[in-house]
Amino acid sequence: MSVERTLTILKPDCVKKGLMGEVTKRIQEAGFRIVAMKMIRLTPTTAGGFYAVHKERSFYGELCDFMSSGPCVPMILEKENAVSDFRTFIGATNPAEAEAGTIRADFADSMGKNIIHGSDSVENGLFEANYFFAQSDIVALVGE
Ligand code: 3AN
Repeated sequence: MSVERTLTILKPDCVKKGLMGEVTKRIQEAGFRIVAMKMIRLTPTTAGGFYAVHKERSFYGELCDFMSSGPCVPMILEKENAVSDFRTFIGATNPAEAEAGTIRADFADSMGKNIIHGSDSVENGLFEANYFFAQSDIVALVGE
């Protein structure tokens, strides 16, 4: 297994519910190293660019409205097998189907308001990391 990077976002519902600390603590305890992090407020347009792959989906407008409804916290995480391990750690998109003990099972309300994002491939993770961060924002290099 190789060291990978994945992009997460603590979504606006996570921030509004006061769960940033708890979720960040769990991320670190699970062995993910935070190598970049900031708090931002997306606009419907910047949220739309991030989720462009879902442009044709029925929930796209709702998703862009929700993601721009308040501050969120994108982070780049580094770990061996980070992409797949993080998807397991956060649980299924639908919290009703998420495994017990995962972030979404514990904290998410619905498919739309599901607390946290995780990249679904190394390639998409790179696009997503570049969407939010410059190289100079990243504090460590893979393999360092
Ligand atoms: P995941 O984030 O688990 O990879 P995707 O990529 O299928 O899920 O969907 C991206 C985001 O779109 C989800 N995190 C969720 O917020 C939203 N979403 C997915 N399906 C629905 C749906 N049926 N209704 C509302 N929002 C949805």
